[in-house]
Amino acid sequence: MIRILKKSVLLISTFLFISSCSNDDNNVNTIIDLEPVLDQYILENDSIVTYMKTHFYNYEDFQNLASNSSVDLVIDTIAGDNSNKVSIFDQITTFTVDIVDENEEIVPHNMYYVINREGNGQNPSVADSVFVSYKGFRPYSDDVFDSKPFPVWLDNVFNIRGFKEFTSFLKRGDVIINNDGTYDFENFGIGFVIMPSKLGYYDNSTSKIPAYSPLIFQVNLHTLNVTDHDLDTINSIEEDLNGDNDLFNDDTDEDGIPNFQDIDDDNDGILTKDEYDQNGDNVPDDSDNDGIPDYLDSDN
Ligand SMILES: [Ca+2]
Ligand SMILES: [Ca+2]
Ligand SMILES: [Ca+2]
Ligand SMILES: [Ca+2]
Repeated sequence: MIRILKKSVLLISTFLFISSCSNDDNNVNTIIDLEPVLDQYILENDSIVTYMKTHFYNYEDFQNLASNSSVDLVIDTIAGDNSNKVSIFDQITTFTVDIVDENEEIVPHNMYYVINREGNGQNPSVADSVFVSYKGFRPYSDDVFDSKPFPVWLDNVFNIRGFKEFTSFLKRGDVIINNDGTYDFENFGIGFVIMPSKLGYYDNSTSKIPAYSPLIFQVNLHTLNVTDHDLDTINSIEEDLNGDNDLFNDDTDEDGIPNFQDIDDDNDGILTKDEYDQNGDNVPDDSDNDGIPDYLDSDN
C-alpha cells in the first residue's frame, strides 16, 4: 500500500485485536485445516442461537443511563434466581452479510445485535473512522480478549467485518467541550453484537482467540470522522463502487491500489481530484457523455 497517507498510518498504529490483519506476535503457530465456510457457519450459528436462547444480559442496568455514561455488558445463564430473565434471543435484531465461500457461492452469515442507546448524531459508514470504547469476549467465556475502556480511534476499513458493519448501526454522540478544554460525550450510541467467526478472525488464532471463535463486542460510539483516505475529494465510502462494503475489491485501473487509496483512479495521469467535478455542480463530470465519469474513464 504505497499510497497510504500519514493520517492512515497513524490510525493503523492503534489497531489491535479488532484489526482484520492478525497480529503476528500473538499468533499461535498451529496449522488448522480450513473448514468449508457453509459447514462452519451452520455449526457456529447453531451454537450462537443456543447461547442467545439460554443467556440474558444485564438489560435492566441500561434502562436509566445518564446521558454521559455507559454500563459494562454482563451476560449470564438463565437459571436459578435469573430464570425469569428475558433471553438475548428475544431482544436481538438480525443482520445478514453475504460471504463468498471457497466455491464462489454466496453464504449468508447472520450477525445479531442489540442497540441499548441509538445515539444522537450521524451513523459512520464501514469506511469511516470511529472513536470507540469497547470490549470483546467470546460466548460461553468470561475472558475478555480485548478491552478499551477509554475511547480510541479505529479505521473501520481495516476492522473485522462484523465490527465495522455493527458500528454503522450506531450513531455518534454530542461532543461537549468543557471550560478546561477537555471533552465529554453525551448520548453516544451503545450496543453489542454477536458474530460468527467468518465476520471476525475465522481460522486465524491468537493466544487469546482460538480459530473459529464466534465473537461478542460491546461498543460505545462516541464520535466519528468521515474519511477520504486518498484525499481525492471523494469520501472513501463513495469509492466502494460495487456497494458491497468491501473497499478492497474496487480497483478501476487494476493497478493493485484500490480506489479508496488511489489518487488517480483511472491511471490517466490526471489526479482524480482534478477531474472529478471541475464545474462544481456536485455531479461527477462526464465530458464524453458515455455514462462513465471522467475520473474513472481512462480515455477521457
Ligand atoms: Ca467494494
Ligand atoms: Ca487503482
Ligand atoms: Ca481514489
Ligand atoms: Ca485520472
